Amino acid sequence: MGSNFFHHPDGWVGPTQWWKDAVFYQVYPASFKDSNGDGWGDIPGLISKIDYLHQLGVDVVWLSPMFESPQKDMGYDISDYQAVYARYGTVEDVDRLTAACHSRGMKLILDLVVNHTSDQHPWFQESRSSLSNPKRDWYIWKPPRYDSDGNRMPPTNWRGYFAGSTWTWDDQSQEYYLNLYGPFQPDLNWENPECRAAIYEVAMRFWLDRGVDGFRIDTVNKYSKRTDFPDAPVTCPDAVHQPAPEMWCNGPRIHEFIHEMQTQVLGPYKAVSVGELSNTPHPSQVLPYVSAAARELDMVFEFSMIRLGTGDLFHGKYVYQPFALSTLKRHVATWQTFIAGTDGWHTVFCENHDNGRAVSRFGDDSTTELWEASAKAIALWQATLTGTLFLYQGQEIGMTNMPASWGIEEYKDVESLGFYNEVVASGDEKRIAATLHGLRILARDHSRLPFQWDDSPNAGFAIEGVRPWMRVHDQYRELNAAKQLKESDSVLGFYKTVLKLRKEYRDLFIHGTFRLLAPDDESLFMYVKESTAPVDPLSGPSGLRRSALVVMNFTSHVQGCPDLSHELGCRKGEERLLVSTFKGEGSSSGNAGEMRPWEGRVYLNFDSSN
Ligand code: TEU
Repeated sequence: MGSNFFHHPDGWVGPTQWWKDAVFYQVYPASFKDSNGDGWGDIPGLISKIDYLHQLGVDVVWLSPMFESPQKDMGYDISDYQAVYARYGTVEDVDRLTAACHSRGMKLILDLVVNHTSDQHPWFQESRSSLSNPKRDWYIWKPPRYDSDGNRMPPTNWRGYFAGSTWTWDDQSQEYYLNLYGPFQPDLNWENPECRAAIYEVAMRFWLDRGVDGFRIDTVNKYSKRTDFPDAPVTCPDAVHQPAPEMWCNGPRIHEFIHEMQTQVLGPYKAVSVGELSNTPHPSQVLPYVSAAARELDMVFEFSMIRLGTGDLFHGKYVYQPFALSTLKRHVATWQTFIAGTDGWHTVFCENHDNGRAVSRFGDDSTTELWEASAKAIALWQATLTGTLFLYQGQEIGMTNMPASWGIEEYKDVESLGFYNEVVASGDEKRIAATLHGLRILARDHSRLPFQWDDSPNAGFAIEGVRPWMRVHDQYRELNAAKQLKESDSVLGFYKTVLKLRKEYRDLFIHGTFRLLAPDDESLFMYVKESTAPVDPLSGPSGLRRSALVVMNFTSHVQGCPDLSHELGCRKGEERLLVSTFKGEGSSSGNAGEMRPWEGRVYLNFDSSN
């Protein structure tokens, strides 16, 4: 486990598990800051913005893949784990980034993508060269099957994440290889101990030896596949390939593999680990990954909440499914409470590079007022939840999805285009229209638009006259970091406020227990957080645990809010307003009363910090 003291420059010494209190910030290198005018973000550009991150309150930078890659899946197809994609910089640039973080008391983690490599990786080139090559078994090869007419068929009927089969025919060696994602991403064979040892040495220790502090571990529950490779049940009768995540998620040896990674690599380096755990919706399945005693991972991303709105993860993923606030609240409650009484830990996040922007999906970006109010409500929501908080670049200034008016030509993502091309090929106009509608809300592309730094051409992401790899949002003149840095009551200013409060009241907001109120209310999102700190009689009415009431109007209309002072053990009007999304406002005579659209407030039962 990543256990060491975390000495924050502000004198705050974190607990032995420093990563529980730290604020992580995901940087998507292609879209953060271009320093050399080629239209792609790069590491020197990121280094030039480290103080911006530090002043925001970021403790750890998570850098999405910057390794050598053909970039067919934006770097999640790695052809050399020990080299940096030239447009992003060099290994020495990563060293400089590590130093820039450490000199400010910050840390750096990288993205570990070891379920698969690029098909251009030398390991795969060797593996495919012949059936007898020593690395043949480092990937998953199977002979073809044939149908009754003698037509060659893949070994199973599994559908991949980017549409199509999970098997690709290799003429050179006359076999199929497995690729859960693109044909350019052949799956590594974790059953082979030599292959695992090489992954630990080449992809992990190389960077840990250079001072990197840990990893976000891609597809962390997919390394152990069903080794009998059965066909999946036919759940989509009109499709050739069938969804089959149960064939590779949480497989028979997955905990053995992750435990081995922890004991052989992460633990000895005291490296922090956060795993991407998709398709694992039951807490009983998740706890084994994050129980400290299990010595597997420090924490994981669980996707039930962030997946809201998507259809089934395969064929219908981009056919938008509206959802009720009560559904979102139930997911939050499940994952806020599943570690109670355990030695597990969790994460808090609502954006990443694989999803649409939170303010467009869970807030309301239809007018400036509603955009600002809902972006702040989302900030308050995230900052008051238990677990390690992860922010995604641009979330802190309320960046939104690309305009609905933009055409499919602005979507660059292999997954978006895989699904779009599949429905176009079907000729089903209704599905084409539904998929376009869904992409406009859910596509991974929305989070990959260039960061909006200021109102100069290209939003300050790249110098004037350069064509960024993705189009800059039309709204950048009004929505950018520079503008918000000047306004204390901006979305950015509010994030800074609530990140400070999150740490000041860490016993409540980071470590506190969570109790959802009014689960069926489809307008208000309300919960109580109770301190886990030992009750200190000097800190308030003796015996009374410090607790906070979070009340948020998650609609675009005025809503009444009942008196909830009793939920804090207070008499009506006794509760103390800690923060409101409407600067300096919000009732100080109790929480009851009208709440503006997207207004959020936090009340305490008492406050010992002033
Ligand atoms: O995503 C893994 C994963 O679970 C995917 O199904 C992902 O959730 C889905 O594509 C979201 O739309 C990781 C990376 O986050 C993703 O960017 C990569 O494309 C994928 O692995 C392959 O490396």
